[in-house]
Amino acid sequence: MSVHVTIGDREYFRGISRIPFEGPDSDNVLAFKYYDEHRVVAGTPMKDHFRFAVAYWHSFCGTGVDPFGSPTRRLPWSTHDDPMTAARERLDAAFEFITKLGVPFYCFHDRDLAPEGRDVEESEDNLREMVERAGRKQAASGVRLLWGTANLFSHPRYMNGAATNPDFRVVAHAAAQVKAALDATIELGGENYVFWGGREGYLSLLNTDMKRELDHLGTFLGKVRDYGRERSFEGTFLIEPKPMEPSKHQYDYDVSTVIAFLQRYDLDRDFKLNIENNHATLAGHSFAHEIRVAADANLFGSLDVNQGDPHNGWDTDEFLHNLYDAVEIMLVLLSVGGLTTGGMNFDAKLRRNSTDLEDLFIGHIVSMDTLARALMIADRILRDSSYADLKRQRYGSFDDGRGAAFERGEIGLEELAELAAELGEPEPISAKQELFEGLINRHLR
Ligand code: XLS
Ligand code: NI
Ligand code: NI
Repeated sequence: MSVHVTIGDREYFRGISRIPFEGPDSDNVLAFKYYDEHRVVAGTPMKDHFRFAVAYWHSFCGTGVDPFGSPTRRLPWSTHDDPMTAARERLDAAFEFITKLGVPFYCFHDRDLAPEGRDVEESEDNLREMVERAGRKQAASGVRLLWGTANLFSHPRYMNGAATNPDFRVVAHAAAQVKAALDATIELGGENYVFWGGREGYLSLLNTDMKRELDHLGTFLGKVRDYGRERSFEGTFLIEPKPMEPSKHQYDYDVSTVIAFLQRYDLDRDFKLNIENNHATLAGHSFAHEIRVAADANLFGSLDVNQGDPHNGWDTDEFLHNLYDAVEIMLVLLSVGGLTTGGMNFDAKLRRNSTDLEDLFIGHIVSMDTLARALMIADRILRDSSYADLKRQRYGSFDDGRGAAFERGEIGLEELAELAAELGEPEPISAKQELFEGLINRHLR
């Protein structure tokens, strides 16, 4: 298959062409060792297992700035003083990168694509121009939009929240922004629309009416849903949980909290979950756990793929490189039926001291290879090992007889109590955790 690489007037990633697949023995850092997009695993080509997406913000807006220091990375596409000229160059760089990497999707915030203007009207004009350009880039390259979102956390007006702000005027501003970002997403054929509630939460409960703020959020999201459906947006609305940062407490704390919220405000037919690894671990869960919880509630939507550092407690957003975690994730994904309309968005940033342009390719390649390798390992574990059987056997006592009747809800508490007396003290049954752990390790090749 020939690959069409769309490059603007300038080539930003010079010396790098379409990243090839070279196999596990290659030592070319700019080649895939495991991710072979056409290779079929468990009946599906790798490309469709992952539906990888590049995150516009970290990849093309991130300069390495942190609370302790100024930028460490000079972005050759962000040198212009005029913000719209810089935005046009950034778009060229983004599509050059995405097509050279060879992933099918990208994701953006409105403000990544186009700068905020002096007022609502100018902001919307800026966005419209960039959406038109992005549409042309998509058509020429075949790259698609996995999701769009609105940045409702950077501007100072959102310091007390956006949809949950105690000032109604700010809520209205947030609505204007979401409306324009949703229009942009629809225009570009986005398959999902995301809400990550960065400042939808509080810094202190002393000054916060939590009930009222949550009611406002529920109403707000309902109105967005109504607007989107009227405009024939058929994609999925996604909420991305995170327990904290930048708020002390974020309302969309974790998957379970969001599920309860969606059900309470009658949003669970249109909204699903966008789950991020580092957010899961910040909430004290594993990524695999969160995916499981969402899938079991039929609310699993999409993934933000990254990882935290196990030794510190903030959102470091590293490129996922932990093979063991990746295997657990792929085991869950394979057993819940995969991503369907979701994808894997690399919500990951280079370290502040990774300053070469090629590092952006290396970060993505390492993650894609980690996940591709994990997919093959997980597939082998599910196909060729006793893993699935061992897990199923633990629940064998519910497969027939009184156990099965209990599962069907046919046995009352009194009958259960009688059965306990009849059955006598149960012999302990080993959970075999170490055996399971060893079984996974044996397949890590
Ligand atoms: C930040 C979030 C953010 C969302 C999109 O922690 O992960 O990047 O994915 O607003
Ligand atoms: Ni994050
Ligand atoms: Ni994210």
